[in-house]
Amino acid sequence: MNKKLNLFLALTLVFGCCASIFAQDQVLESQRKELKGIKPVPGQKLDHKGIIINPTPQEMAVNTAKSISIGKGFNISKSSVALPDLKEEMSFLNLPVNNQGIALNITQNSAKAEKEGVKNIAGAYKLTVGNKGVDILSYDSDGTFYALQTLKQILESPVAEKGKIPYLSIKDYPDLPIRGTVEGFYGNPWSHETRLSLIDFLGKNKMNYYVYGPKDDPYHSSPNWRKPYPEKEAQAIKELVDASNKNHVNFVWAIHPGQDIKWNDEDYNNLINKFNMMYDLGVRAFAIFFDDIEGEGTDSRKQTALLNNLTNDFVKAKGDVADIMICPTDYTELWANPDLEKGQLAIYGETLNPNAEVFWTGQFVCSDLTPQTLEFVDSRIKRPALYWWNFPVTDYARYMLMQGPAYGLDNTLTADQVSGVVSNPMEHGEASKLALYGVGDYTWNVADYNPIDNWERGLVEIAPEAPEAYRTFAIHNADTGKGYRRDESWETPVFSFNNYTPEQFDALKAEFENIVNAAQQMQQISNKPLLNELQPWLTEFGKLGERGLKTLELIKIYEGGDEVEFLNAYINNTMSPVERDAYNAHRVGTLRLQPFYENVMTDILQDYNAKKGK
Ligand code: LTM
Repeated sequence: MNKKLNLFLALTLVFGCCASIFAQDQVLESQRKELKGIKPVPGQKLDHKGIIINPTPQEMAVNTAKSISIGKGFNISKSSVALPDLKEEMSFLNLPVNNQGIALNITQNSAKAEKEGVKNIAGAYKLTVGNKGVDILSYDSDGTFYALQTLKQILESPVAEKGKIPYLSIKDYPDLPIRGTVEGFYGNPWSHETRLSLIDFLGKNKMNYYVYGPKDDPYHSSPNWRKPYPEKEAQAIKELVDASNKNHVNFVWAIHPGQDIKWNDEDYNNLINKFNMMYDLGVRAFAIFFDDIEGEGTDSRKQTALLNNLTNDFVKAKGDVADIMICPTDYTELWANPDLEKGQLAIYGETLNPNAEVFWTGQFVCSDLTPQTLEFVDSRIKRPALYWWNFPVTDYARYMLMQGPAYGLDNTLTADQVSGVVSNPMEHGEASKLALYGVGDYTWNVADYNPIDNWERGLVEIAPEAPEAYRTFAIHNADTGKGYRRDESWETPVFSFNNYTPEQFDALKAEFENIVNAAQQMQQISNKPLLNELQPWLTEFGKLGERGLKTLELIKIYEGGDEVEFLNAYINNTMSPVERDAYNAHRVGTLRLQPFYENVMTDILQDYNAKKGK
């Protein structure tokens, strides 16, 4: 990347992410006050009566008065799906097959499904549990897979603890056709193991897209996009494609050639060659990213001509490749040329293959998904945009973790406005699952999406051994401190050293104690890759808890009036340069708790000095 581009990127990343908050509230006054302009998280925790299904089904009726025993597994002999395939899928999902078990009858037939009220879209299904066992009627193979994922989640729900599940009926389908993630961040690309784990997670939560485009994979971007992957990496991609197929996830391999592409035959052939190499590894879906580039590569008509030509010469020639997706250079309102003739988006609308999905990040680079921004883009590109949600990505604040609820997603949208949402995650894949749990829920059932409830369920799903500790950690690790601001510590009021009630004092003390304990309890979680990702922040979290407790003690000592004791306690609670460096590398509690510490330390000393006449 050249220096100019670096500067451009730095500016766009910073201002692109910050602009929303500045536009709403001018400038954040300072860390010293309660921050304004951070939207509170909507929703509330619900009682799911022991049945936890993510994403939330469209329609579900439960008859708790009646139940069926599921102890022996499932007899699938009367299913319409070819038995070897079904057995393989059952085994993949760890659903026991047993001829002595209860009947599991699967009918996979779009015409029949439609007749019985199943929505006629890919992935739709109906699942019934009754006295004759379990019946699944699915629209297609995705519908069967999703129905089985739902059945699995019911079996893993608290309601099934005694080996029985209640009679119930579920009618379900996805609202948005494209649901998943785009590994599209700067920084350390995910490891192979992380990717495999994430692909399973997508399948489990009925997400169907994994767009592969890590900015720091050299074979994805300039100049090495022209070269083949070395043997080991090629093998890894093959495995990702296989894992995606098993999970009914479309693996989309993206190329990012725009920074040095030459609009000539040589580079066109380089692209075709690279696509062919990826095809040979099993890839059947492709994307071209023209984001974050400058120069010749930004030419709108050349970009659309390239995609159209590749559609004719590669996609159509192969016959089993999906329409190519594209990320424009003008991917946000922040710098998209709005001109209805000369603007890039309008040129896309006029000249791009109408079936090509077009990525869009919204009003800013990192921003909420709103009907207004979709109106802006859709009217120009002449199709529903595909939302590239820059959440929970932290490549513009790598010292942060985003563990708060996935919110800022409009509940009224339909597939006519947005074809889907792919979330750009953190370089910490395991820690990104919490946000993806929300993205899966939202994209499947837009109207019912409830960010708080989803987050509460996600915490239990992801850290079942220590959900309360994970909750304590997550609630205080949600804001970025800059860029896309997120609410944090919303249950923990803080105060100044000379203005609080005993109740407030006790509550804050209890929370700092929780924090110290949570940092330790998190060590018990069985997902070690997640623990490894969180560890540096957990260390800082424990220290923040200790620091908070000492700060509260300091307030009491100051009130007691013993000067020597106060000054000793003050020095003892002052962060050393080494401690500051460690904190700055892995920041926690940045919205309320660390500012509480900073403010008390500054204000109490000022007060002391003022009283001493200094
Ligand atoms: O958002 C897009 C389309 N491109 C880049 C991403 O690669 C990056 O991860 C995000 C967040 O910093 N911003 C971008 O501009």
